[in-house]
Amino acid sequence: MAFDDLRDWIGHLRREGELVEVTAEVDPHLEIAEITDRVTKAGGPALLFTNVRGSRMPLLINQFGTERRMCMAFGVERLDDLGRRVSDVLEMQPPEGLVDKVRALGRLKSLADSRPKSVSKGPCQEVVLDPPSLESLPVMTCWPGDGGPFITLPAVITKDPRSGTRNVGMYRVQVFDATTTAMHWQIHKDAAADWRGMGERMDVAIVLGLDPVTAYTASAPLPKHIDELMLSGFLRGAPVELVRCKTVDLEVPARAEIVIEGYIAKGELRDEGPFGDHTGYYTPKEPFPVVHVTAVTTRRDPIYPSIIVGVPPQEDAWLGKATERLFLPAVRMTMPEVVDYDLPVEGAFHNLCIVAIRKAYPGHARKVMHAIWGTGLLSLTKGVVVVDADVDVHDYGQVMWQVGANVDPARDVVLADGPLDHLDHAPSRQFHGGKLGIDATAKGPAEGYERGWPDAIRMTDEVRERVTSRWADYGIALAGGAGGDGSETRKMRRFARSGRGDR
Ligand SMILES: Cc1cc2nc3c(=O)[nH]c(=O)nc-3n(C[C@H](O)[C@H](O)[C@H](O)COP(=O)(O)O)c2cc1C
Ligand SMILES: [Mn+2]
Repeated sequence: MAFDDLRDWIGHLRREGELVEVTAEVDPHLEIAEITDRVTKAGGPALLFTNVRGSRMPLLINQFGTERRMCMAFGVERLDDLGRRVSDVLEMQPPEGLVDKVRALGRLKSLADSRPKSVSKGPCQEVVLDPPSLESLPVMTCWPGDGGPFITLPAVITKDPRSGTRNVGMYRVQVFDATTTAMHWQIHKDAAADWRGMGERMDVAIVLGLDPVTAYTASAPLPKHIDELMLSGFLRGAPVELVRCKTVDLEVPARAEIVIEGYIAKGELRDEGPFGDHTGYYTPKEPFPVVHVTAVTTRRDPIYPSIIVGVPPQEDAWLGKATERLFLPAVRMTMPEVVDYDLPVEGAFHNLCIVAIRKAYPGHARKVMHAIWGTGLLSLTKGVVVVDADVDVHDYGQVMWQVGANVDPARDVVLADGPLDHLDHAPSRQFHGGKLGIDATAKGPAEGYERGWPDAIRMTDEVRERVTSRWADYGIALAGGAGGDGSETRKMRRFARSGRGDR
């Protein structure tokens, strides 16, 4: 059921009532960003702007802007189903009976079918711009303090100069002029490592307008040696088809809308930014590699995809949540005590991780904090809150309750230090600073707590069942039935958060 390409996906969005086509003329300089910010924050539809000033290409934005669309992109009911698909493969045991063997074969086949497939021709090269130029693209300037227009939803393809393995990353691209851009791969990212090891010249392909799963996988934090296109093939259930580039030694998805080919010359850097970033702040100017464009190829009548980031929540919240759900089984491979985790959108994903564990021994919460600080891009996490297994990590009210009630700051707070996200402006020196761990689990005698940890209050099952079954007898009407839908509790929290409480 995978979508073949961006057009297939747009057609689906349209049929599902998830797309609005805007025919009024709009300015890619700030105006589209302001419209999109309002629509995303209101949970509104994907937008296809067909009349962007200065360009003939339609611009698609907010395709991932709601949980429903993110699920539709993957063809799942809930984002948790993504994790299930991964854990099916990760947790494969040697099959025993015939049924098991057949099932295992199915899974192996799905893995074998994940590898991208080379084809000789692709629509992404229907048009070759002569001379190569970025001028026809409706590249947005998102925020008033931005250093210029930025391509914000690319899949950047590079190769490891030593192993030859492909990498696909979503790294924004500032357009300097018709044939020159920056390449904003941050210091901890895979392509930045490829770049540090490059020879005199490094080939780059900036691919725009992909089926939604492949577009997502460019943002997936896979271990460096794993090709993101393989993950896409696995999730799509069909391989990504690739064609050779015209001027660089790379392959690109054949059904992409736009491909920008180019190279980076050794040692050439130029100030990139400022850029209104997903932290909600501007990241300042900083030197990044320069890309010299050698070819621009497109489909006939190409569609340009875009996204804005800014003060959270924004569209990228759902890309992040997809990653959180997809990678839970991988996290549990090395930390089996983890029941669930949550990376709050307002924490820009790297600022806070709430994790629930099945605690089994003294110091266990601290073990998990250090494990998170030692795992892939999660290692950039600034704050880790550890709670017990029965706490719902996605319910921030519950988490706050546990942190307030269970933490003795003199005993349960860990201050460490380590690498921090490239974009984190809080540390006095970029890239390195403090880490905060909060152990909000229950403590026992083995951890020196001798007072007898109290039980949390809970009604007996017997009374709960009796009240549920007799609810109609009481004549109390609650939205959501006997259990209520918790709307008043939610309202109270929202009220408190909006800062309008009594002061
Ligand atoms: C909308 C969006 C924009 C992003 N922009 C950048 C960026 O400019 N630079 C960067 O290093 N990472 C950026 N990221 C995060 C990376 O795509 C992500 O860390 C991914 O894992 C990088 O690929 P890699 O693991 O192969 O390096 C962005 C993510 C999203 C969703
Ligand atoms: Mn990678």
